[in-house]
Amino acid sequence: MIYKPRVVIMGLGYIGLPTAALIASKGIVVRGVDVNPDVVKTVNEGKIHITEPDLEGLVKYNVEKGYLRADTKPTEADVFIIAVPTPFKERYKPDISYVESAVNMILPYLKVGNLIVIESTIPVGTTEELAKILFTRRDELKDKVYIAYCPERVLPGRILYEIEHNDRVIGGLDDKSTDKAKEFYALFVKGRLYGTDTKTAEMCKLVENAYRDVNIAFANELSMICDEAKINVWELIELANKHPRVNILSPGVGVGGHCIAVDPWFIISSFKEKAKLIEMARKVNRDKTEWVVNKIKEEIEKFKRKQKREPVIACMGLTYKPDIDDLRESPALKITYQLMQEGFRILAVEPHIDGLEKIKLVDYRKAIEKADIIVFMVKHRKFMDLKVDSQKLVIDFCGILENGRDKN
Ligand code: SAJ
Repeated sequence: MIYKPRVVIMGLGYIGLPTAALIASKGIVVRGVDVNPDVVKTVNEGKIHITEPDLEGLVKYNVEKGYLRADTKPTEADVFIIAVPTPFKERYKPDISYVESAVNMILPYLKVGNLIVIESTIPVGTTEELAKILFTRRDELKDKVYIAYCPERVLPGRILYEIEHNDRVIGGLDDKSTDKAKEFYALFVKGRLYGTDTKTAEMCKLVENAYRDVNIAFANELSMICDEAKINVWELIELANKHPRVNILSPGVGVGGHCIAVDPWFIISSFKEKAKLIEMARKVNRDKTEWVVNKIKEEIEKFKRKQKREPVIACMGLTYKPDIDDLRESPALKITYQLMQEGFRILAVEPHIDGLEKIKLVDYRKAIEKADIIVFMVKHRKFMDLKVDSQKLVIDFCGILENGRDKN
């Protein structure tokens, strides 16, 4: 018999909606649940409220075929996936209230034999705690439902491809749960499925992003050291990376997005005494953004002393990383906004976005023409071949000018 479970996905955000659409595309009936009625309405019209390549077409197709439907309430199903956000509370403490509330919402619909999977990023030990709550409220389900933690690990901009092709780590509350969750994920994941326990799977997600944060912090720290030492950090990294066991990442204006700057705090807040390096990396990456602001201001002052007038500054790129239209926790946006607030004459450039509420956007070619100081903050492909007047001051925080470097 072909295994075709009915699926409920709690949360129709950056992870829940693409996951729902992908599962539905395998001919599985999916109900996506979101507390926001506007999101539910949008999805039921075959549209999307987030930006992600190819997602709208997939949602539209599956809504039309009747495989995907959104609602504000769950329904009975065989599999429940929880993919709601976990933001911070005060002092960078993870706020798992959305996950708790999703568990509470599905409680009345659970039946013997159901599989419940949490995909949201959560502190170590949370799956076990939530299972306890679940079994306290529905004690007849004890040992009769399957519970697992399976973290998402997809890259914004490549979400649909990565949901299907990345390997997955699946931590079950017990071996039966791990096996059941593996059987389910095998329906739509082509990558390998690795079984473990819940705590290891929870830590695995946090560690992946903390690892990247620490490595980016290393590159950012190097860039500040090199600035003082008058060494081209890009050339330095390229040469150091010729070593077979060295792979330094790229410095930038700081770390943005909703994951890498957030997840390390889930480790720090649970293991305050031990997570020294992870905490320091967070600080270095945050300090880098401030350092960039100060660098730009230094150059403005130099210009003013020399030219006896206020310069026009082009801030090139506002998104949190190259070639996407995602502004979440973007350091480039923060820098630009801060400079504007302080009264500097800023031309804000972001070719991937049509318009912004608080910031007027300028075409990137016009900005290059009009500005006295050009600040590259995001390494968009569109900026790579721009011809900049050699009289103008260019500050390159993302290595765009290094593009033509001889790679031999
Ligand atoms: N960045 C640098 N230098 C680099 C690489 C990145 O400064 O060499 C900056 C980017 O500009 C950006 C930030 O880091 O501001 C994060 O970008 P990213 O591309 O590294 O990662 P995200 O946040 O888009 O997605 C990450 C991914 N995690 C890892 O690569 C370990 C993704 O696989 C996760 O699923 C995602 O977080 C998540 O949802 O947790």
